[in-house]
Amino acid sequence: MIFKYYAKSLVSLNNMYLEFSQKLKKILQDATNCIIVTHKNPDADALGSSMALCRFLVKLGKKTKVILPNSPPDYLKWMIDKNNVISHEKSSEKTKKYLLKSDVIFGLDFNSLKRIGNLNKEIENINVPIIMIDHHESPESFSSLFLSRPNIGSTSEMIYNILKLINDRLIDKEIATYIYSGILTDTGSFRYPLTSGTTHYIISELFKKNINHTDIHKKIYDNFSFERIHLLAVALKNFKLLQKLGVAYTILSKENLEKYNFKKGDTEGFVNFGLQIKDVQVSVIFIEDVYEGIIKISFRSKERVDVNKFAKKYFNGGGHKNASGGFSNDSIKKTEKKFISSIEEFLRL
Ligand SMILES: [Mn+2]
Repeated sequence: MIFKYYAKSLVSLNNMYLEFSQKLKKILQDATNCIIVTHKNPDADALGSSMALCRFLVKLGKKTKVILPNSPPDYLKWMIDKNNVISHEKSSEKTKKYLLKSDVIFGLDFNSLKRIGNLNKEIENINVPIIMIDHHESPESFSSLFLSRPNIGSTSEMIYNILKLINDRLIDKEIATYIYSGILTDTGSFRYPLTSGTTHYIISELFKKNINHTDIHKKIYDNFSFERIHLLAVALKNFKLLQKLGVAYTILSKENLEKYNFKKGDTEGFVNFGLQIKDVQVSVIFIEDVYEGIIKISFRSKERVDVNKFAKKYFNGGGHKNASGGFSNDSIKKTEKKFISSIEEFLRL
């Protein structure tokens, strides 16, 4: 299927949602098969925005599949509708088949093709419009239609605004639940600076769809395995404090992870505990990733400290101003040393 609409467009004005939804509506008119892709190691915002859009498109009569670069962590599996979700890592043939049939590809909650791993190669060869909706800093330009808003707290919030403009009546309890989950987690339960009055207004609209916020919270946050609690204890115990800099960091070694039967997603949120220490502005966790043979790093900060810039400059990463990630190919010891000198240099600038 050939599309007439390929204009590059980075919509960034106040009317952005309206303009974007109108363009999207036009694209959807000619589309039968839709694909939604989100980033590797999907979090609740990636899954929430993708599953919400997927259910909405299915209700619009579109054949829709969500393709995940790899499987979600166990504690988020409840968000997956198995009939419409494919893991590229597990079934690459199926992925190829659906991509070949697709008329349009959505990319949600990422803005760099690096973030989808090998799936990138499959998509490169597909010549259909790519529509990106995302809230990370410094977007790469690779899509036909791009809604990039780094000043919004979650992709799920953006998706809600778009779906509402396309057809409010199609937003049901399930879609509202997906959206709520994404907003809840990406705003740190409504406490991060990008949480706005609009965010809360949207939540009040989601309540009108009868969401059960207590149940959602329980599924996301009260879902630790016993081993994960022990792993958290180790991470907390390993925290070190660079008092003069207002920096706290912790390390989980390969041995720590093995001892407590680490599974992907188990360390989600651990880094945030460092920010609970008085006067700490930056919290970091280093995780020795046995699967990928690297040290994975998560950065969190408060207010003006820009860990997106820091991750980019020193640790091959990026993300948001107050929450970003990166990695190191060095040993734990070397990485720690490099971190201590680089964060000092960075904060003194
Ligand atoms: Mn997000």
